[in-house]
Order: sequence, then C-alpha cells, then structure tokens
Amino acid sequence: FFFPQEHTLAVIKPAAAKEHKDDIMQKVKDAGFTISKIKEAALTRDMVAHFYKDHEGKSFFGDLLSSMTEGPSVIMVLSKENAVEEWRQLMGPTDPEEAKNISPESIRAQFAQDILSNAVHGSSTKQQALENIQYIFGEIDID
Ligand code: DGI
Repeated sequence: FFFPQEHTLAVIKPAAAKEHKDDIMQKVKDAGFTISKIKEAALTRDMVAHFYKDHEGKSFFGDLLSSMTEGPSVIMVLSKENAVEEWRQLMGPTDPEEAKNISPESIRAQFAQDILSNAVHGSSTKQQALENIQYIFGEIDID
C-alpha cells in the first residue's frame, strides 16, 4: 500500500525556541514526522498576521504579534500521512491548562508558558497548510 504524504507548517514560537527547542524536536521525531524543510528566523509582523488573519481585531492580536516576533522561531514543513491533524494532536489544545488536563503528553501541556506563549503553531486545515507553506517557503518542491 502507498500512503501519500501530507504536509503542514509548524512553528516553534520564540519563547519555546529559546528554552525547549531540543525537547520539542525530539517529540516531533518520536511522533514519526519527516522534517522536510526547516529554517530558524524571526517571523515578521506580516507573516504572523498572515498565519492569524482570522484573529485580526481581537483583543489579544497586538500581544500575539509581539510575542511571535520577539526572537527567532523554528519554522518547519512536517510531512507524514495525515500530518495536519496529527501535528495539531501533538501540539495539544490552545490553552495549556486545558492541555495539561486532557492531553498531558502534548507539547503545549509540557512546554507552553500561557495561552499566548503556547510553544507552537500549526496550520488548521490542509488548505491553510498549503497556503502557509507556499507563503513561507515559496513553491513546494517536496512531494
Ligand atoms: O491554532 P491555535 O494556536 O491552537 O489557536 P487559535 O488559532 O485559536 O489562536 C491562535 C493564537 O492566538 C494562539 O496560539 C494564542 C492566541 N490566542 C488564541 N485565543 C486566545 C489567545 N490569546 C489570548 N491571550 N487569549 C485567547 O483567548
């Protein structure tokens, strides 16, 4: 049988990239993801606004922009069958308190500071993943 690979955009946010990069990378590998692309760079405010366009205008949007641009992030394309959904499972719920309750092995349960600095970002849908990956890495040359 041949299971086609799916790709998602994953970001280790600045605070977590500084404190917990190796531990988070280990969890990525243990979960069986292939790291198809990786770069370490500070996201620009435009990039963050692109990822989070659904949240524009919300009370926390300014804080979100600041916390996501305060230092270098680790930006990756992760590949695996069902990658979008599986990366969201590994991240855990947005709120780390909820993550600790319902998904104690998740990255957010273990490494998030609070709901805003919650360690990692991941695309929500396959369509968004394609868009995010093209936006960050240009035309996709992974298969
Ligand atoms: O895809 P997620 O990161 O799990 O969640 P999301 O797309 O709903 O929210 C994007 C980011 O915005 C999230 O990682 C942290 C921030 N955020 C979401 N909801 C809240 C929030 N920040 C604060 N302070 N309060 C919220 O209710």
